[in-house]
Amino acid sequence: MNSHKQILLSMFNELQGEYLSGQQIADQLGCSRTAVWKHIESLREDGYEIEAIRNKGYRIINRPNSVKEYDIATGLDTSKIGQNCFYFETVASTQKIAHELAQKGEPDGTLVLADQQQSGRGRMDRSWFSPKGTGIWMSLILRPKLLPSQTPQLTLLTAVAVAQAIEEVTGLTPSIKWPNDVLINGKKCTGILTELQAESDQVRYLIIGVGINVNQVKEDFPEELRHLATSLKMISEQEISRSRLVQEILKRFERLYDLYLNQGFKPIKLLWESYSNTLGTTINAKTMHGTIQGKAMGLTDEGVLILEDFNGNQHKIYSADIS
Ligand code: BT5
Repeated sequence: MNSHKQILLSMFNELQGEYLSGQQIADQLGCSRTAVWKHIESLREDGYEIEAIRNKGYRIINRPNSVKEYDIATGLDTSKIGQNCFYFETVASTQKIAHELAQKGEPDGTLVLADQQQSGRGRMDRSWFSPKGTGIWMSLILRPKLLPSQTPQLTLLTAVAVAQAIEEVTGLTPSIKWPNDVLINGKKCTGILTELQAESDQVRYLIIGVGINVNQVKEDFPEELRHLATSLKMISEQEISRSRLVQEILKRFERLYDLYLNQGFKPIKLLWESYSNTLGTTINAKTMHGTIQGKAMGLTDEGVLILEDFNGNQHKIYSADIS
């Protein structure tokens, strides 16, 4: 059924608003006119507004802003990333599901998406607010041949892919706060969480979680998040297609991931630096070993942040909260 829906949606996409006759659909899908009608009804149940005109056929007037498997698969321009996709209406956390699927052997590039998370998580057991229907809550399973110490580079790479995609789809200008936040106008619209399973010298698999506030309005956020969080709609003042944004992220991610696997972190580092709002500024880095204040000088070729304190001593920051 899903694959029939996907073919049908692709046919509508190609026609760009023109009518598609019942007979054309029946021929293409190799099914009866009654089955065509059932497919159309099923799309309507999913929230597609479809006009039906005698002797002309069917035409999509309005699409739901959903991120189901076929919303993502229809027109997805990648060869691997996101081609294997699992969608859930409500989950505790897409990270948890992705770990389970990775342990069952799902391949590199598998995507897990949910419309809502009930226990979305951030770093260090913090929680991630993931309300129904308005954001992108997704996790990617990756199986790169990397050392565990190299994996923070993929968090930085993901931030670049998300920033590029937001720029492309909304026209907004995002910036990246080291290591894992994408901001717009200084407020957080995206968080990234990288988790891994590894032997001592080899990654078994990585799960990269991305949470993006897309179509929330201010009142949708709990009081304690309002001063630090924003959504793409709040800034751009328009409803953003979540599936289009997911597709763009997957496309950008695949390009950068291929570049990274072929040429290493250097080209990614340059792109990351171009989006950074951290470099050159004085920051507090709260690490597990205490807080260091100083100027963010740049990234090493490994992706580690270099901080110069007021005595001129340089510190390598592997993991911290920056303010
Ligand atoms: C992050 O952690 O920013 C990583 C968030 C990753 C979320 C994705 S959603 C899909 C996948 N499945 C999951 O369960 N997680 C991933 P961190 O840097 O620790 O930031 C967490 C902090 O951000 C919280 O303590 C809040 O202060 C704030 N926060 C929570 N929800 C937010 C939201 N929706 N928008 C902006 N800020 C938020």
